[in-house]
Amino acid sequence: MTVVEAVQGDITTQQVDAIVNAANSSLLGGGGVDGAIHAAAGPELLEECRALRAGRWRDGLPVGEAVATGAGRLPARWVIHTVGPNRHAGQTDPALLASCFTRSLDVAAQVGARSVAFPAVSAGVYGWEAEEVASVAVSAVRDWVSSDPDSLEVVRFVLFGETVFSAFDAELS
Ligand code: AR6
Repeated sequence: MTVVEAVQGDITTQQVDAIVNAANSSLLGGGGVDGAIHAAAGPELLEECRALRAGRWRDGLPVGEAVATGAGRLPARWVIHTVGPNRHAGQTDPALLASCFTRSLDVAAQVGARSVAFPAVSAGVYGWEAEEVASVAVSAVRDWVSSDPDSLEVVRFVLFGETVFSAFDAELS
């Protein structure tokens, strides 16, 4: 059985095996949670992302896909980078957003993580409503953990601010 929970806080300080980054296709950093994760992890994280861009993800990471790196100076062991759909660019398909969560959990299980923390992917710069992100994220994670109940001990949504936290809390209760 996997515990699925929501807390209010800063994802960079989470004591979990893997934290998920709401990145962009370049994988080379940005603002929001991506900026906070790179700042806290230090330059090693950017080096690993550059290596991904020089190799398998030469053309960038597609929307809805996920990939793991080490976590530099973060307490976590891995950062799993995913790219949410950008509503401002017309990416309004909830399946793309759901894929961010399910592909991230696939990658977490592949690397052997037992605990995973997610931010509200696409609920910031990428313009999705907190309620819709919460609904899509919770149902995608619940489906995933019910089909694979033994891989993960905890999936924790770590939300910045009361509004986004409330949306996830309501969806989970
Ligand atoms: N811990 C937890 N959540 C956070 C933190 C933090 N330290 N910092 C921000 N959030 P966003 P997106 C919340 O914009 O919408 C970047 O520039 C934030 O309040 O980080 O997927 C990337 O490089 C919001 O609720 O991600 C991309 O270009 C949520 O995290 C683009 O933004 C997501 O907001 C991705 O946009």
